[in-house]
Order: sequence, then C-alpha cells, then structure tokens
Amino acid sequence: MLVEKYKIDQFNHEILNDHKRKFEFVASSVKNVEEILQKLVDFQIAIPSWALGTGGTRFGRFAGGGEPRSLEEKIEDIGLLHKLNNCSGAISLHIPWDIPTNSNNIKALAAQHGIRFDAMNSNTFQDQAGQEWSYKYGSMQHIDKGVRRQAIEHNIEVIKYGIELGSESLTVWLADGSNFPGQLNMRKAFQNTLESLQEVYAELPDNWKMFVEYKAFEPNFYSTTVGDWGQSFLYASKLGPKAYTLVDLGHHLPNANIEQIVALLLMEEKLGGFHFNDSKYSDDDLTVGSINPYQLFLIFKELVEGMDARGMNHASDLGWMIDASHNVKDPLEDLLQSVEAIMIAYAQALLVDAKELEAAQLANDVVRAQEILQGAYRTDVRPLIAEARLRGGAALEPLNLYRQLKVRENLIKERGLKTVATGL
Ligand code: PSV
Ligand code: MN
Ligand code: MN
Repeated sequence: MLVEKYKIDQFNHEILNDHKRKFEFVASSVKNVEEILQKLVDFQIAIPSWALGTGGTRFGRFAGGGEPRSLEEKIEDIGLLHKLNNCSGAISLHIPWDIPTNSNNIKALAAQHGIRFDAMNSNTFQDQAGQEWSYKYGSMQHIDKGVRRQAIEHNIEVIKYGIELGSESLTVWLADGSNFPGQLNMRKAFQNTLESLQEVYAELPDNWKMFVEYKAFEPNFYSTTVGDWGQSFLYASKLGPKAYTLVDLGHHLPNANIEQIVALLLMEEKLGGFHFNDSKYSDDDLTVGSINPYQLFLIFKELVEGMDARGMNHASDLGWMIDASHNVKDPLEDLLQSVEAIMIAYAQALLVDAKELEAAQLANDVVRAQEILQGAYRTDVRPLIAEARLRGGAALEPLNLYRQLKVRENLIKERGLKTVATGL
C-alpha cells in the first residue's frame, strides 16, 4: 500500500496549530533545541524483516491478516513505516528466511523506499531442508567438524548476500550451549566456537563489522556458549578490531544493569550495536519501552555520554535495530510504538546536562544527580520528536495517521486475511 505525500501533509495541516503550541512550550526550556532536532532527524532505526508478521510462542500463533508474503512485501511495509515516521530507513535481513532471488531488483526496490540494508543475520539455530548436518547439538561449538564447517559456510554465504545488497555488518547469534550439566565441555565448546568465528571473520570485507550477540539462556537452559557480555567481549577481543559485542535488551537475566554494561563496552570500543525490545522476564521481545522506559532512558544516557566522549556520530557509528515479536498487536502499529519509544528515550538523554551531572557527581551530590536525570526523563519530549518528523516530511502522529488511512484493512484487501509471513 502506498501512502501519498499529500495525505501526510493534509493530516499534518489539521493538527499543526496544536502541535506548534506544544512544541514551542517545550522548545522554550531547551537550550540547544536546533541541535537536538537535527540529531533526531538524522537518527534511523533498522527494522528486522522477521518482525513484520505476527509472532507467536511455542504454544501457538494467532495470525493477523495482510502480512508480507515475500521479501519485496517486507521492504514495502518498512517503506510505509519510514514514510510515516522518517526514522525507519533500514531493514535487517535474516538468511535463509530472506534469500534475495535477484539482489539488484531488491536493492532497487529498497532504494525506491529510501531504505538501506542494515546488519545481515545468519541462522544456525534451525535445520534447513536439504542440509547435510543437524544443529541439534549446536553449530559453531559442535564436536563434529562437519557441522562446524556447515555453519561457517552458511555465515560466509550470508556475507556474500550482504555484499550484493550493500550491507556492512554481520550479526551472529548462536543458540549453542547445553541443556544439562556434563553435556559438553565448556572450554572445548568455547574454543570450537572461537575457531569457527575466526574463519567467518577472515571473510569479512574491510569495511564490515561482525556483531557477536549474547543471550543468557534459551533454547539451551543450562549453559549458553555466548551467554553474556563477558563472553561476547572475549570472542570480540580475540577476533579483532572488526568484531564487536551486540546488546539485545532481552538477553539478560532479570535486573541486570544493562546501562553499566553499555557504558563499559563503549569505553572499551567494543560496543557494536543494539537489538531493542522490552521485557518483564527475559527474552519477551515486547514493544520497546512498554515495561521499563526508565531503563531505556538510562541506557541512552550512557550511550549519548559515552559516544560524545569518543566523538562518535550517534546516527551512524553503532547499529540500531529493533528485535521484537508481536503476539497480540498489529506488527506495524507495534513497530511504530517501538520506534517512538526509542526516539523518546534518545531525546530525553540529549536533554541531560552532562556538565551539571558531572559537577553533581564530583560533589557527591546524589540528590542533585538524580534530579538532573529525572528532570530530563520527566520532560515530555514528544513534541520535539513530532517536530523532527515534520521537518523530515513525515507525519506528526504516525500511529493516528496509520489508523486513519486504514492501512491494515488495505493490506488485508491486497494480500488476504490468511497470509504466512516468512520467518518466525
Ligand atoms: C534470539 O533470541 C534473537 O534475539 C537473535 O537476535 C535472533 O537473530 C533473533 O532473535 C531472531 O531469531
Ligand atoms: Mn536479538
Ligand atoms: Mn532474542
């Protein structure tokens, strides 16, 4: 479904006065408002191809209608989101779920929608039809060289697709680990994984990065071979300068201090990127900011401070991506909400006065430090984000316009009620 620009303009026009009033109110108390607005306009968050269809759990899936049936339709859906919010200008593909049959056509279609190809994701956690070896007991950690070789070759193939499409990074998430004590030798599993990753790393083009994603548990419940940021950091350090740790917010044990992890990884120049989502327990993959928006703000506060300390470009020096699943919501509405939550946390973090905070810290003024953080967090920055969208030609209120245009109803008409999205 195409959303014509005039429809966005018409929609904005009707609520413009109300927006201006709210914007001017917030802007009057923000020192560097123009600088912040430009940062918000520049910030882009990649959408994973697997988040566009209704997700499910191992107990069932309750599909909505009008889901994308092909890679082309996934790109069209992200194009639609990007048109509405001007900050979803990238797609992250998962191979083999998204094998491009004709990379040039896919590239051209994405360009038409203003979308670039973010990190490529490999998949050695599922067996594929026709594959020689099984990943039942792991992939890169496997005791059998044949399995390891197959996993390595797969990752190299993913890099090749990525090169064709213009991606510049590979995310490796391994489900490897063990379900029971004694099932594997943890040191050997680490060594095998490292050697396998080294072979993949050797195939990375010069301008590419490799992200090593960690996860505390699931599908393996006793040990995970890349189980936490320490292990990921170890692999990334041993691999070399093109390897980084990727932080997925849902991949920690409950109550982990993710902002501290982020601060230290940034300091060590080993933070590569993010998979945003939210959770009550662990890998719940809920809408970003739906459970703990304060934590998200605190993470962004560390990101802004740490990136500024190193003179990094907020928009392009780390990989920003959503990794969520939508069981009961319309996936596109959910993604609009997630992007909005990320932008809110980012804008609030930009409001933190770093100098004042440092002064409070140096004076051990704990109360003042908290006031500074919560003052930024409790500011309603939504009008700033709306203004940034307006300046980027997008909708002041993407979700409301989405509903007004009856996007889902139209997609159901176009694609049908019973669609099987490829991927999860
Ligand atoms: C695993 O839980 C994960 O977060 C990894 O990023 C995968 O690539 C993604 O989900 C999709 O399976
Ligand atoms: Mn992830
Ligand atoms: Mn996950």
